[in-house]
Amino acid sequence: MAALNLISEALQKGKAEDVKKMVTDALAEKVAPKKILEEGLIAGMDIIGGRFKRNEIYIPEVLIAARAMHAGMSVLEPMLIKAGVKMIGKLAIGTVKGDLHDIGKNLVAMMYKGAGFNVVDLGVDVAADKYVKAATDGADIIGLSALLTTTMVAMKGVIESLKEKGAKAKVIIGGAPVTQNYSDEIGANGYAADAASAVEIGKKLLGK
Ligand code: B1M
Repeated sequence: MAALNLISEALQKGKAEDVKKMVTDALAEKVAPKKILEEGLIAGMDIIGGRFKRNEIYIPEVLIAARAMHAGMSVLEPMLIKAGVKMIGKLAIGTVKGDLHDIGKNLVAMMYKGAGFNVVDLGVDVAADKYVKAATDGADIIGLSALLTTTMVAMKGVIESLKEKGAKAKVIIGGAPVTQNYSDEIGANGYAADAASAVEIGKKLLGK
């Protein structure tokens, strides 16, 4: 049987093809999709998130591990849906209006996927009404990313629009110029300095 810790290890090393094969083998051996997700893929991504946060590894290693996670998920996702496995929450994330930087936003999205969230990537240059629609469509968390001092101000408008519509989604913000002070000032529910902390805060806000 493909041991689940071997899937986790291959993911951490970024061996996408090995992860895909091991997930396929585990499914063929009737290991429950949820077990493969939690004890193989998420366990591996969890370790990557922790090492990234402690500066033991850097962005390229995270991206390579995330690619391996995607390879495993491409096989596992249809089985999870078939088995009716509920993801732990839904994140809708985008870079705010006027801002085209997406590397950090993509990292946050990948970490959330790695933690077992359903992730809707709204892309870059995202207007407030798109976040509102995502919240109306059931997102538990709205993630706002900004890399420019000139665009981070758009975050305030998004939060106001969400409040106006009575949206219940929690708002997490981040990006190089963003600070905890700014987050408090505009009434966001959470601020994270990096992708791994963003997941920790998201889980905490949802009580997971
Ligand atoms: Co731009 N750029 N850029 N740029 N760019 C910066 C941000 C800048 C600091 C460079 C500089 O002048 N030193 C500067 C901003 C100055 C400021 O406002 N304070 C700048 C500028 C000025 C510009 C342009 C205006 C340049 C021009 O055209 N004159 C222009 C603006 C375009 C636009 O957006 N409208 C521009 C364009 C670009 C490129 C297109 C060339 C390219 C973007 C490519 C892309 O993203 N696909 C680019 C890049 C690459 C950068 C730098 C070099 C790197 C940014 C990056 O990807 N970092 C950047 C300088 C720098 O930061 N050293 C710079 C890596 C990434 C992983 O980090 O996004 O911070 P980051 O994400 C982190 C955390 O912030 C956090 O997690 C991630 C790590 O774990 N995080 C979140 C991010 N989002 C989060 C959301 C969360 C939680 C955490 O919750 C939802």
